[in-house]
Amino acid sequence: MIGKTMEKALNEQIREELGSAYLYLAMAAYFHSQGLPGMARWMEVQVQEEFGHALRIYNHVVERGGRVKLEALPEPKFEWASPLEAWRAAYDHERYISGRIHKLVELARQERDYPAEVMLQWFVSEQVEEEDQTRRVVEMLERLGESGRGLLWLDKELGKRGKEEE
Ligand code: OFO
Repeated sequence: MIGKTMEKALNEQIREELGSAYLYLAMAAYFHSQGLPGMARWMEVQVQEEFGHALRIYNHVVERGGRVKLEALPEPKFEWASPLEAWRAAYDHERYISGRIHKLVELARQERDYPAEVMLQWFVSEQVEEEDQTRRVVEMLERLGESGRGLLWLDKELGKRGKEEE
């Protein structure tokens, strides 16, 4: 059975993961508005991943006899100054999420909640990938500049995400 402190912290993280999905859906809509369907597609695939993250924690709480309590999500931003700014915000968001995951691991250790600690290890590794993916796009955009062919090429590349499985 899961303890109340860990149950509360994991419920908060379910909200954060759903909040990530909500933020990236807002970014997808922004990229569509900028005529960048590939970046929008990348973000739409990411929305599914984030929902999957929320479900992983949800399933853990349920399997441990805890009670899931869904919390209100903050309204995501609507506009960004440029595609580069949106990607920078995505990278910053992933770093923020990594920080939260690391705090949850510390809490699991304090509480001697070994099942939660094992479940959270998956997220520790996943966050390395999440940060890496968004950082690489930021670096590419910084190198390419935001106008012209480079941007269109990158948009096309990013639009391939998830197409392999279709
Ligand atoms: Fe983007 O990793 Fe979950 O929130």
